[in-house]
Amino acid sequence: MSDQEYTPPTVWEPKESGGKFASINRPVAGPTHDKALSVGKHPFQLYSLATPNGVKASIMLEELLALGHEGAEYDAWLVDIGEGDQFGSGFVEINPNSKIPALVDHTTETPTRVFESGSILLYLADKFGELLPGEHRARTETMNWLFWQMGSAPFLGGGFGHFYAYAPVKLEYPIDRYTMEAKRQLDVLNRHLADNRYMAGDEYTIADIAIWSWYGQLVLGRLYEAAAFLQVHTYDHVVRWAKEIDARPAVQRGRMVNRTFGEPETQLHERHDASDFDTKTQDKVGQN
Ligand SMILES: N[C@@H](CCC(=O)N[C@@H](CS)C(=O)NCC(=O)O)C(=O)O
Repeated sequence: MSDQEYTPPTVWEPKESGGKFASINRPVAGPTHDKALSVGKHPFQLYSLATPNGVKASIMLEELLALGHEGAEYDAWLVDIGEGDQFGSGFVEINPNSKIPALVDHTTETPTRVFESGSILLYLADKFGELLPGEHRARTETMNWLFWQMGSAPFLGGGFGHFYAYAPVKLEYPIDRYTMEAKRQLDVLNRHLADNRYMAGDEYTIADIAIWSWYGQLVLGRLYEAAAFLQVHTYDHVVRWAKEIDARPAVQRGRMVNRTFGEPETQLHERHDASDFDTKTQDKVGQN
């Protein structure tokens, strides 16, 4: 691949693009191999990885458990997207889009598949009557910001993150373009959070979980090593909000689920019981 100007041919043909994650990109959908999904003993089965999209689901389940909903107990199975697990036949059956996270609810008459992290948040909020206000205006505001996140984050992750951190060459044009957009989005949040404790007002909701997982972690310096480049500390209201959410015990647990990177004590590759956070993190599994 070169950084020279590119003249597209009449018909595009797939070729090796290079860069991190290039090996998992394909121009077609569908399974590449037969592999059934594991199913544990709990009502919910989560298939995920602790990326910003993945932790939305595990944080939500941990918040519901913290609120006392035993019916939100779950098994979390690791989907290694670098190894192509998302293209196994069992996974494709529950998410034809082959992306984590995906959830199956086994409490319904026949198992209910839920894919797209925003849909998972909404499904669980509706099912348990939590973290989504009942009052019409506050519910609408929660949905406004939930959909804002789902529409905006691809410009941060697939745009800025890709060209700044993962592309095989550093190209000024796309980095400038997506940096402009990432900073604009941070400013949208900063102005809103100047007057609001949480995204939908006074109440912590699924909109906060969705937005924190991307933009909260970004301003806390956890994404793309881009804190200085984006001057994330200047978005002081976002930083204030991000720190408050980061301190929630359910958020700290949710971040550890299906995590395969970072310090060993923060990695819980699979979660099948609440006690796993104390006994099965990588530092402990490695010692035993
Ligand atoms: N809109 C989807 C996006 C999910 C997504 O992009 N997941 C990534 C990891 S963060 C993935 O599974 N990538 C694997 C691949 O692209 O093959 C959601 O919010 O659930």
